[in-house]
Amino acid sequence: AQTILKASDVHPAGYPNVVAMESLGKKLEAATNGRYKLQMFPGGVLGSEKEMIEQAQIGALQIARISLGPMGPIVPDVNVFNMPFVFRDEAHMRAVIDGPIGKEILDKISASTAHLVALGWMDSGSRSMYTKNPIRTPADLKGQKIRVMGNPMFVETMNAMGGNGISMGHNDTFSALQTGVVDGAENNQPTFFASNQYTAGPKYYSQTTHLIIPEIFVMSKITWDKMSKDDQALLMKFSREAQMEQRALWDKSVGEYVTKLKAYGIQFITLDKKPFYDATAPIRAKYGAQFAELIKRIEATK
Ligand code: BDP
Repeated sequence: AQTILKASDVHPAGYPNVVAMESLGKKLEAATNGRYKLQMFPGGVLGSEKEMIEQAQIGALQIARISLGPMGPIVPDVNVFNMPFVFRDEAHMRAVIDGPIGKEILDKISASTAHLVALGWMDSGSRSMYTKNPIRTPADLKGQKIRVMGNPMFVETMNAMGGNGISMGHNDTFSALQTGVVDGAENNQPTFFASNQYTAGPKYYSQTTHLIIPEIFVMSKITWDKMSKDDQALLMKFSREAQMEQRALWDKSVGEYVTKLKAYGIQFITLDKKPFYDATAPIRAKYGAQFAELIKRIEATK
């Protein structure tokens, strides 16, 4: 008998996450002589990430590849990685997720009441603002409605930086930009391109890099509990490999996405990040207090 593992991603076919997940599926299928087969549903066809999480929780979806952002409201312990400017840069984030702290956070998800088993991490670069007008200082965000992911912390972060945070699912963002429900959004360059949001009004990509949030892929606990220990171990091994494969694909393609955005006419703005860092200090103070020890360890990670 063959077990089909439905996997979903908001990103389209060909995006690094989707490719790495499909490759995990092929390895699992080969290693189990076809007892498992992964079926990928890319492009958000199974909904945005909140819906994907809910479907995985009840076993209607087996693997959800999501940002850590929308996991925050479900497993508050993960919010330590969702705080603005908690990582120095992407290399720092990678060192943290690859090491013991990364494992601890995955285990927190698996041990929570969320009915999910966290399999691994993926890279998502850093998030910056895209709007009709250039953003150089927090004052430039005044009166700007900016779409953020579904997590109250992101609304507060955007508001602290001077804007007006509006949370909604990834799938709704394109039309929200097009109809003017929001004035802008924030994301990494590959998502800005792959979602076509760059054609919906924004002219500037202002490089605040205020969030460096890794992605995760989680399995429905209902599915996990039906797997043998050996199959679980195989899946864990291939998950770690998928984490590394996605990273290589990511590094190879970010530059290409930037080139395409620039070719379309999107202007990239370099700015002084300090005022944005300072403006978000209250968010780190408010949410970081409960993670004080962990944040020290994150800061000490080289
Ligand atoms: C992208 C993430 C994706 C999120 C999306 C968002 O890869 O998982 O759904 O951002 O902003 O960077 O919702």
